Amino acid sequence: MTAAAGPKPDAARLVADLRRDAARLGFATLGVTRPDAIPEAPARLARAVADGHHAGMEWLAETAGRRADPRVLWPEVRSIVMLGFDYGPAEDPLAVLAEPEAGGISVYARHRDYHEVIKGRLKELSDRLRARARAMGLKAEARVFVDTAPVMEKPLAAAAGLGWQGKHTNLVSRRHGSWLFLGAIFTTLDLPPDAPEADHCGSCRRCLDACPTDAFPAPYRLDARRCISYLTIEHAGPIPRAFRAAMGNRIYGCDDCLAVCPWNKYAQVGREAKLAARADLRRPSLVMLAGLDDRAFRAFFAGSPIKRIGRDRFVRNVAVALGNAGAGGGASHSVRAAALRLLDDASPLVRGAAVWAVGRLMDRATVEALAEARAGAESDPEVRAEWEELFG
Ligand code: B12
Ligand code: SF4
Ligand code: SF4
Repeated sequence: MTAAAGPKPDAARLVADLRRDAARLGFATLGVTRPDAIPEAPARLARAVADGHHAGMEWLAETAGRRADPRVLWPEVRSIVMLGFDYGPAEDPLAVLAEPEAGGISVYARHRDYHEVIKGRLKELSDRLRARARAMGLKAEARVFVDTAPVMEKPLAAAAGLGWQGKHTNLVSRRHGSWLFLGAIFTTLDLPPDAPEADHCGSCRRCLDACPTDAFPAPYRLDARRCISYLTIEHAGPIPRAFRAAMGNRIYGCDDCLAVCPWNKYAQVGREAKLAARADLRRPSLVMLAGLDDRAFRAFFAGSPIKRIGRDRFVRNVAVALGNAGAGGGASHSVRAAALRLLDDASPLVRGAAVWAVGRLMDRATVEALAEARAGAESDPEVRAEWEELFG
């Protein structure tokens, strides 16, 4: 007689124990999938790259082979455990957008770097998994990833049943909405896979319509070149002029497409104290942020993911937001003064954005006088071009 097909009892017990451990460590959800569960991913990633939707993130193109197929990244992998960590905001994440003199920082960056918080717990989970497997006489290796290696976390999480990739391309869960960080444990163990989650977007297109820069050429496809999250975090040069006004006061990331998703009505407020929003990052003053030098920037953003982009790129974003704070004459004196001060910044990236801001905030005669005094002496060609654009 042959044994009945189905998961081995030991493996099923390992997963049950893992679920308990994960819940105790604060993870909201866990699912298991197989490394061959995302057969559409290579072609979809290749198409995104061919269409230029990866923008300047060349690392997405360079690692495409490993990224789209976990077996290329690690040939021994047999199962992938996907985990979701809830970071639901305690308040309306878009409320800050109505306060033009405050900076809008996306929910995921209003607290400590989630990579730090989650990676340690993933390691703890995988150590326990290996120890239990060994106690059962099973040989087990495991590796953990939280946005730290070329892994396509969203399609893998959908295959593991955590949710589905919504039309905004992020993973949406019926129980947690759009506010889940994802992490993965790759293991050589054969674990029983969960069923994938079906798409529950239906005819909804709220996220597509909410995008301020029209960054979705089609449902489920994002052109990062137009995405404020990309432009404010990953993009190194000047923010393209076409998107500056639409940025509004978003100075680090963007939550608009996530926040409007109707499935968020089931989301809970994230309970992890280390990921509770810092009070001073909920609606920080643009004028204060514009005054940060390198040392003050690093001190203010210690432990925050924002520190990673460096002071100049961050203050570039702040300068654009200053230009949007009451453009057309409504800005306060302190906003105008802050933009003026940035015209003398040591960084050409900041100076260029400040020129644009001043062009929006000051009357024509003042801008002409400023240009006359500075444009000729400007050594950087891109900043000179910003001055020329004002009168083009
Ligand atoms: C590169 C990247 C970005 C880039 C590009 C975003 C993107 N959509 O690719 C930028 C900088 C813009 C970005 C922004 C954000 N990101 Co990001 N990012 C990543 C990263 C590192 C890789 C994603 C990737 O592989 N992109 C390549 C594209 C081609 O893959 P894809 O988006 O899965 O594309 C799929 C669709 O095109 C789909 N597709 C195509 N046609 C069709 C048709 C159908 C029917 C279907 C179903 C699918 C489909 O198939 C492709 C493959 O699955 C991941 C971490 C990781 N290692 O996975 C985090 C990650 C996706 N980011 C995350 C977050 C939180 C954000 C932001 C919300 C941050 C913010 N507030 O500013 C925004 C959201 C913007 C958005 N709407 O996506 C989280 C998302 C968590 C979740 N619940 O999904 C991740 C998983 C990080 C993490 N560990 O938690 N990000
Ligand atoms: S993060 Fe913002 S800019 Fe990017 S796709 Fe979503 S709504 Fe559009
Ligand atoms: S807003 Fe609508 S279309 Fe977008 S992910 Fe949510 S349910 Fe899907």
